Amino acid sequence: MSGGSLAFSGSVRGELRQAVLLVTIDNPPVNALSADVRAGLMAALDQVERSVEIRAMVITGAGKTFIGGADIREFGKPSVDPILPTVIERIEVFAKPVAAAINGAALGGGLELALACHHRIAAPVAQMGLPEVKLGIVPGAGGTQRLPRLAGIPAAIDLIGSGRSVKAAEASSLGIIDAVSKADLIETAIAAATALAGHDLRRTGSLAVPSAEPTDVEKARSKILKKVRGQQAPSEAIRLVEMATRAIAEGLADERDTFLRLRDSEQAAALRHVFFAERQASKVEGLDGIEPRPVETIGICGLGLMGSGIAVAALGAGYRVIGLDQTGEAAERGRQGIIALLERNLSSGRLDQAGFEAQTTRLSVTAQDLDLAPSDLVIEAVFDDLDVKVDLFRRLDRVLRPDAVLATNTSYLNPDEIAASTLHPERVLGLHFFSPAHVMRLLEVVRCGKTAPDVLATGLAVAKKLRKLAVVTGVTEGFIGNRIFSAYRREAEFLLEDGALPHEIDAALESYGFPMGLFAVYDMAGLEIAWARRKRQAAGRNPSERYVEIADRLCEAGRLGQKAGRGWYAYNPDGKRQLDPEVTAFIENCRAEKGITPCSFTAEEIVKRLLAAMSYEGRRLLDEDIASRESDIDLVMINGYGFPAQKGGPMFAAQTPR
Ligand code: T1G
Repeated sequence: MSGGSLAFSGSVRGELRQAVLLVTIDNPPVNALSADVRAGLMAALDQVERSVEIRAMVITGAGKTFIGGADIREFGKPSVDPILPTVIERIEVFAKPVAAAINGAALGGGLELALACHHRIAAPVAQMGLPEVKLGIVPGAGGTQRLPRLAGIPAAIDLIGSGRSVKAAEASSLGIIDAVSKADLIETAIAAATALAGHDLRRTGSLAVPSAEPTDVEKARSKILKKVRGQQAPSEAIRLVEMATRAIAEGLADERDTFLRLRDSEQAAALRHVFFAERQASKVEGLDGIEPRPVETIGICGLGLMGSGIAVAALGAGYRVIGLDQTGEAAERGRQGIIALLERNLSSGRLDQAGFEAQTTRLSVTAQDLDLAPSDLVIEAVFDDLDVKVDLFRRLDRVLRPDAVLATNTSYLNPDEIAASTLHPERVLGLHFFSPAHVMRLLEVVRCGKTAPDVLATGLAVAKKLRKLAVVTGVTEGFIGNRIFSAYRREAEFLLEDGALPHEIDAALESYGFPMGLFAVYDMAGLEIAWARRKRQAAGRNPSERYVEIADRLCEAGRLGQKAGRGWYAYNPDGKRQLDPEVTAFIENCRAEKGITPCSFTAEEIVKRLLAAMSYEGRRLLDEDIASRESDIDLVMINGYGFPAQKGGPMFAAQTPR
């Protein structure tokens, strides 16, 4: 074979370059390590082993990804030989040099394969990581044993325990790769592999694990464990990394057993559901072939907490931002608030100085509507009152181009009514951000009654550029998230009346995996907003429907939440939550007034009732065509309301036998 290209399998081809076999994995869309890829790699290794003329091998990926990991779609199916550890271990012990030319994302098994190579060179844009814990598993092909041998135990705990990726420069500084190649990656890798031929090869598995200060290990471990409430995989991954000092064969065997056990767990099934759900959410019916309108400049009306968060997200995504507020002073205050958030990103290292300057340059603020004229999209985040928003949209009609998109960030108002106030309702949609808007990934994209398809496509395109998790919802009070949250909160209040207490319900939710219980969240957000809404709805309330007055009684007594020093709980001066017998008295009085004899509930019974309320409301949203699919509902509750991802969301959990 000389110069020609050789097909080792359907998705693995080879090309002889001087005396090096360049092996390219071409398995769109992410070069996942499918059975065909694994077979192709083994055939390529056979070829190199047999050939006298071939002195080394380089592995790279076609397209923008090196290798996106094992093929997640194969999980749950019978494994097909050769399994990935077999391929990886053969590379590590191979007699001739094997170099990895990391052209793009090297994730999971993709990085594990690279770690077993004898040399690793990455392009500057390449990201590397072992994100398995995000799928409820641990690396299953040597990552927990080889990464600490290259990067040390603390760094390996950080990367494997969090699942985060690092860019090539950081990977190089950690010792994960040998070099970053700014020039021609493939040529550089071929030269490096050639230079290694005939020499002793550095076999990662044979390296000693660098010693680490116990305090550094403990610091890395506790940083991970305090964030992963209720998840099994991170602690297992950390255990395997910390024990990497034992013989590698023992470590690999333990890792494989742990991987297989976790891969078949409920948490892994739930997290795989979430992984694919996130990719499904962006597939919206009726938008095939619809081009979004170009957006370069975003106007933001209302520069309060929400508006300034949206501005920071937009600036970070590269947009020009024109902020509008009611007066020059308010606009300037808004600008200062945005700059303060950017400075926080700068000081935390999320932003470098050049980025900070570029973003501040792209920001301008004003109190004049006319200054919004260049906007391609305007997002309003003004006070959530219909008259205020209608007046604003009427003013914007007069200054914006007819093709500019108008988005309302309203949480509870009807966007159709806002759209009806403009000359071009087809250009109106909802973009419901979650506060803080520059941090929370979730974005409900509201398809109004008259929203044009390309306007909806524009909202989704902007959401993707903002790196938001966009979920399309129809128009209903509270859209998907707040409607389900209201049902969940209503059921919790029924439980109070039936015999449970706030701290019992909160404890049950936290043991299920919520970061905070419902009543603690309620106190943190404040009781007055929901109270105001209940008072607005009182006249139209159906008298035959069950209604719980407890929350109203608390509000009437001034117990408006943490800010007021008391709500569902009492709060001591340093904000620590405490049970309050006065709240229990309120609850007992309400029960007595209705002649309810209180029952006691186990944590499982409490969770079961609350999950049933959420999934029932989710079913109603599907029946009303407000939500397009169950998995969208799961994503909203996980990313907007703290539902534990390792449980898959309320709709997934409802299908999982308890
Ligand atoms: N397996 C199967 N399909 C995958 C996949 C994977 N690993 N990764 C992505 N896809 C699909 C995805 O569902 C979508 O499909 C399409 O590819 C494009 O994905 C042994 C056991 C690589 C950074 O966790 O992070 O290795 O919707 O939209 O934005 O220890 O995909 O088009 O039908 O995300 O360009 C570990 C997961 C696996 C990486 C590319 N690896 N993937 O992002 O494309 S477990 C991961 C990603 C493992 C080992 C263990 C991203 C990406 P569809 P996309 P992207």
